[in-house]
Amino acid sequence: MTSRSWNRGMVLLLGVTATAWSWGAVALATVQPEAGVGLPRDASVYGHLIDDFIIEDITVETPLFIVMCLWLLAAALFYNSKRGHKAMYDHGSWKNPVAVGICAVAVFILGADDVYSWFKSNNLLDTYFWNFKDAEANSKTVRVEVNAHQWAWNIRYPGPDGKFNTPDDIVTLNDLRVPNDAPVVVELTSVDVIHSFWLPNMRAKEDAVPGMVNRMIFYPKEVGEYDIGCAQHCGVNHYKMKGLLTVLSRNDYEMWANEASQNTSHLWDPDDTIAHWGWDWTWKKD
Ligand SMILES: [Cu+2]
Repeated sequence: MTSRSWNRGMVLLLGVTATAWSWGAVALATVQPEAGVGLPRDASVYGHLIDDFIIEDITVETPLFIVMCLWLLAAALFYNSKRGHKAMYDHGSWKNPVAVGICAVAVFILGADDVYSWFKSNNLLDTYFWNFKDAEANSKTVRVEVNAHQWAWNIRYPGPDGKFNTPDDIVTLNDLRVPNDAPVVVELTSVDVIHSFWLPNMRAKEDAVPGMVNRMIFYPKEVGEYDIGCAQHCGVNHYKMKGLLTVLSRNDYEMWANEASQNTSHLWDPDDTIAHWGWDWTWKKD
């Protein structure tokens, strides 16, 4: 290949790369969740921190991915046998400054991105998403136990006495209601296989594993109705494992909780041990 056609090829590659990158940025900036495009609508207090993190990662890694794809395409198009290039095997050379330079830049970008992501994700977890200490210290925090099974979510609130497995518990099926002004701490387990309790609009997800109790926090903000999904393929009816998360104002939540607690207390049967699937809250103050 002549150096002129090589230059033309490189300009073409760079042009296509730049165009793809710009269109990608535009697509991310104009997400329309209701149209099924982009991330689900963020209805939580800190969800935007997750979204920013995802977009940062995509921004760094997409150009590398595109360059690599175009590099392979160029090799296939410009160096095939029809153009007189004979396939041969060699071990490469550390003396090729262009190849070494490209590798060094790629390693540096990915390495820097990994180190940055490591510190940032740990910081986000400690400060918000796994900060159970602050959430448990907040008097408004709502505590919920979720017991997953094939193929539904059993949900239990402690009721006015604050204790689980007592007659004033609120128990629902696939129906989680929370106020919009406080963190919600969920403890969850499963009775059969591994499920994953997923609240896409809260940017929260945690596995429900038989034999152990996992914990998660989410911070609802916008009043509305949102999906609860199972993010772990858990059997033939996995697709049916859908629940409804309803975010209410504090007043509406209190009204619902009071009424629901009174209603379910009539149904309490001390001998029905299967219905008493709740457990003692695992969080203990230091
Ligand atoms: Cu499931």
